[in-house]
Amino acid sequence: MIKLYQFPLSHYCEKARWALDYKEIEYEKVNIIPGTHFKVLKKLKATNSSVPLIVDGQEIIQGSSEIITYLDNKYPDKPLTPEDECLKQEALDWESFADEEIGPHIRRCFYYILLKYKSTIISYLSYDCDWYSKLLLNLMFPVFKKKMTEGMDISSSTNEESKIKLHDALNQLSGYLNDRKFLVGDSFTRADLAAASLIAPALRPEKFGFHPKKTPVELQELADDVKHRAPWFTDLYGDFR
Ligand SMILES: N[C@@H](CCC(=O)N[C@@H](CS)C(=O)NCC(=O)O)C(=O)O
Repeated sequence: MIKLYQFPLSHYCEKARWALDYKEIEYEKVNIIPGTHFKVLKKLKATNSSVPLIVDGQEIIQGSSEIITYLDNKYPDKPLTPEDECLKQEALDWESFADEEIGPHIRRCFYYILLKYKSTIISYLSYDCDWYSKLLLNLMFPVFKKKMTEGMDISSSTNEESKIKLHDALNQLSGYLNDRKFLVGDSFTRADLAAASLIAPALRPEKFGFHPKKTPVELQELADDVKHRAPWFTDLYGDFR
């Protein structure tokens, strides 16, 4: 059975997870926490330290887009990539747009807030992970916070820059989707899946399956702002997730 190595709260992992669920492919989740992931991925001889990564028999595929392409090739039922070459390119372009213009910026805004709340971030990141994950994150917290801050280049000025980029990207998407149901052609594709996945952990809708007891007010404000700028999200996630 396919194994999906992931951080449960990661938006790029949500892309891979949704693709597997949508295509009704059986898989097993291997939930890891940031910090311990380096060792796990090194053991798998992954090319870099990022998740999602899937292991399917002898094949190891890393990266959310690469995973969707692989799944569509190997398991062609319920395709997420259009067959028509023009539509396929359009879908790949929208997916790259979401990966580059939404993904890093919403993540930076999200962690800019969450890193201020030690017990909340620890409970979020250890959600559905091994029982000792909370303990480890508590012990590692000072190093972990420094690495996350440096790795994502988090500061109040980069947070402001990312907020603007995120607004621009969401406005562009929503402007295009205006009276359309899908980004490409007239069916659900990897383009829609990418755009919705990348904002899902911030919004945490019912089907995202993670409903923390506590949400810092600033984080709720970020969610409300994103939701307001992405009116297409609720129906798309509700209908296809
Ligand atoms: N382009 C990659 C980006 C994946 C990515 O940024 N993953 C983050 C989690 S959201 C990660 O694994 N960070 C830890 C690291 O890179 O060491 C994809 O689409 O899968």
